[in-house]
Amino acid sequence: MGVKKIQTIKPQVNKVDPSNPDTIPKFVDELPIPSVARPHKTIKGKSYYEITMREAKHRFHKHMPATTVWGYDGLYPGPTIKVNRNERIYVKWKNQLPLKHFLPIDRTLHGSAGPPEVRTVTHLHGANVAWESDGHPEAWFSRNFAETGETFTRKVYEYTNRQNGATLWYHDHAIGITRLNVYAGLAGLYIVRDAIEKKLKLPKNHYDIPLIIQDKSFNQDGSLFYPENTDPPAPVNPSVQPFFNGNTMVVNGKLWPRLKVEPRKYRFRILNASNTNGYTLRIGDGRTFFQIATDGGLLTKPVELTTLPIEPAERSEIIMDFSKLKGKRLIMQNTNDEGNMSVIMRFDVTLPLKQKDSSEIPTSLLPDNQPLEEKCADKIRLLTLDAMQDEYNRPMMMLDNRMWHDPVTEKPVIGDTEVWRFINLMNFPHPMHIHLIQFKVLHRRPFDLERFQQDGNIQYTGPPIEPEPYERGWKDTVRADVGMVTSVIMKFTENPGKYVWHCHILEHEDYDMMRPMDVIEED
Ligand SMILES: [Cu+2]
Repeated sequence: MGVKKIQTIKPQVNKVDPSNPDTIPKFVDELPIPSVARPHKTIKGKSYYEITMREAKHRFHKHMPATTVWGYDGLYPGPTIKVNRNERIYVKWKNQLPLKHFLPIDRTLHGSAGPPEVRTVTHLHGANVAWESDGHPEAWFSRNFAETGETFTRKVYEYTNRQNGATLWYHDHAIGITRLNVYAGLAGLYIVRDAIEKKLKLPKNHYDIPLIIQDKSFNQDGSLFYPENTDPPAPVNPSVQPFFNGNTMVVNGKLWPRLKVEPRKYRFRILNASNTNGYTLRIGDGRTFFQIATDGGLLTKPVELTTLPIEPAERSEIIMDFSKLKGKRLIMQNTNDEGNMSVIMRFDVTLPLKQKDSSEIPTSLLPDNQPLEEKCADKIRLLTLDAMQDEYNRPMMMLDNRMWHDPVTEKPVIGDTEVWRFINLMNFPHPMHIHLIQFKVLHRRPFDLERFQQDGNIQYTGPPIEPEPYERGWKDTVRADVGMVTSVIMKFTENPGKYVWHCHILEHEDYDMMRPMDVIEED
């Protein structure tokens, strides 16, 4: 007769090993919302902030030990700065970090030989800002400003915020070690609001939520892992990587968090702050959402989407309507990857509706009153994205076959409209970022790569392809696709000075995919 064997399964003590993502349970931490920075004082009616970079302990996951990070005000992500359009503010970025870096510095890279070993400079990504406050890579400073780089001119940065309401972000930009400083935690959001946006009935306050997505890897003891060398190893150690792929997904500083939401509309400000990885976002089984903004602010009208690609440094704002999804759990996925990296976070529609949702998805957002036409360009620049091998047989990527330290070749004139054509000669897309301005993507056009490599002539192999629906607004970062010439158009209106343009894969930017850009005034 069937004697039932009673299985006594010992409840498995799920030992979390931070170095093994399979052992880390998902959706156990609530999504944190980064705190809002408060001004230290006002000077003649203008807000003055002091934000100090510090080493701190941060808990990425409930079941993991605390991790050493570097954070603005010791916070990871840094505090969100919120301003109004045209509101002038001052920020003194201070460095009180240790004198030794906790991540591996490759001293063969431009400007990273040191001393000092730990250099920082804060760039406000997407901002229309005077160059002295832009966070030029050579304007670095060490702890307590003891030493400074050659383009350092001021301790207190001034932001005029003369631009559309938008989700910008600030992050470290120190020459040669940007990838390490950002990976250590030096990144935060900067939100500009304007009157046009305020008039729209978009979800606001608790229903306006930032999602800062990054990938990380950890050692067994819970410390951040960043590879010291390539695989197989390069002859120099430590050595820069051609890319970094983490094995966990972090949103607002937590691993695979969950967010309890009400059955109503939410606005999500999404930033991909990863070193290398691009993602394609999808919610639930491919739920519809509406994109309302790109890097530089609102679109002319909302775009209905079910998937949304987002490259490093790109921002995208969406409205997701949970009103008919009461009780549901929806996973935000990354369809570019499989396994752990295909999961980002979860929305649990479990909160009761506090009050009637009076927010709207407007039919129109921002009027396009500054159309830029290719035929009106004052200057067209052809700029290649290339790769070669360095003396240690490592790949080194470059822009226009030049290195960072080569003389300036991009010198746009104030008042001019320029078209830049990024000619990608590599087999990998690169998110190209230009400081100071917001541009529009004109088109991508396939070309004959072999022919170009033979004689340097662009032979197009097809008609121009319109920008994707999700990139038809103001942008400061664009995916330069494989086999394509990607064209963007922009107008230089103010702020002459020393800026840069670069690939926003941080491992590329550091070696050596970054170039100076001098914005000049006509004599
Ligand atoms: Cu790149």
